[in-house]
Amino acid sequence: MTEPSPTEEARTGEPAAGPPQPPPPQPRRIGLWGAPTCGKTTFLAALRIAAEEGGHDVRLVGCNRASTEFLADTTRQLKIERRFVPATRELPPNLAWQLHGTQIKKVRPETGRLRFKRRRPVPYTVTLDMMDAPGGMFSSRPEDRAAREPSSGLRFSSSAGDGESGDGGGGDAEERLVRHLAGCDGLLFLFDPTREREMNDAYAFFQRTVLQISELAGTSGVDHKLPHHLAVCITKFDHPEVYERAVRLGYVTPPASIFGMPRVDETRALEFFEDLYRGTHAHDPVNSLLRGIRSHFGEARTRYFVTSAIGFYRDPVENRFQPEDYLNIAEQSDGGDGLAGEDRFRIRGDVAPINVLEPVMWLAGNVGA
Ligand SMILES: Nc1nc2c(ncn2[C@@H]2O[C@H](COP(=O)(O)OP(=O)(O)OP(=O)(O)O)[C@@H](O)[C@H]2O)c(=O)[nH]1
Ligand SMILES: [Mg+2]
Repeated sequence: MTEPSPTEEARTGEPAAGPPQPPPPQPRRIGLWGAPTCGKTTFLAALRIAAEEGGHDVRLVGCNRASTEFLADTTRQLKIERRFVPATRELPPNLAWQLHGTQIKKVRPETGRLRFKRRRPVPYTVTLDMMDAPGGMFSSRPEDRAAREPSSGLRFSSSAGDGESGDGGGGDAEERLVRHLAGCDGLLFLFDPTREREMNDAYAFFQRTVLQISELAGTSGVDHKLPHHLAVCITKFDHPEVYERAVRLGYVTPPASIFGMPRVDETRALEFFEDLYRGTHAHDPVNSLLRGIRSHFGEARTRYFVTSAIGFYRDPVENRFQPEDYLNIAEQSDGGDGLAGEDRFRIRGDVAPINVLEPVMWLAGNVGA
């Protein structure tokens, strides 16, 4: 449809259209990547809680039925039922979400004599197009990559506009996943130090996928690296193994943040990541994972975050973090039956995500973070 011309305005009495509006922002595609059980789905599930309760004043909402249901279901599980989400078994349709916020910006007033820039609140919307794959799909071992497209279940069309919904994408699940990651603006790579101590396999889950992405993505144009921004997220900071090491090595900043939750400052997150890796890889003193990251991703486009999806336990009376009672996970008694997977642990208190929204906001273009 064309804009009405001045003559049309005179004829119809409708006001003339204002100056041409900028096109709606393109969805920011964000890829999620990491070994099984490293915390990918829980991270996604905690995003909405972080948006509503983390002091950011942003709204995270779904753009279609399936994406809304994901937010509603996972919030119920994590926040109300205090259960962990089940392991991801197959590649679901893309999640299309919108992040609405208001940012203080310097803008020039449209009218008035003094047209110098003033600081004003300006609303913004970032559309996120994400995919929550089962960790096994990133494995370099063919037998682990058993996941396929969903054979049944929800059908929907992705308003993120890439046609990559679970039912109509065509091709197999792995191709769909790799195409998505290669086309992303930003990637979240999740590194779980607790898994690494047991399995030593983060590099194995990194190395094949980075080659697959490279096959399709080309280079950044400003250097010879991949074009993506990369947020390396060290997960499960609330776990005693991770938290106590951070305290012991002096990485934890005084708890000045919301509810007095401890944090590792972003400026020291890379150093902490190196420490954690060194602690579990006596056989790999060169840190193959860090070398791999540096070899493929530009340094200025890579950041490290120390994150926890569930956060630390808060004393209900004080409503604050208490260093002598911080564990937010309780092991369930199995009654002799042997609980497995996500039912083995319950979340003890409120979910208070740490550094979950921040990497997403950074990848989405540094708006309002
Ligand atoms: N302590 C702690 N444990 C967590 C956290 N997030 C996840 N977990 C634990 O890790 C398990 C796996 O988390 P998921 O989010 O399902 O991991 P995933 O990467 O999606 O796993 P796949 O779907 O199998 O690839 C959960 O059942 C929890 O036991 C966290 O923030 N802190
Ligand atoms: Mg999962």
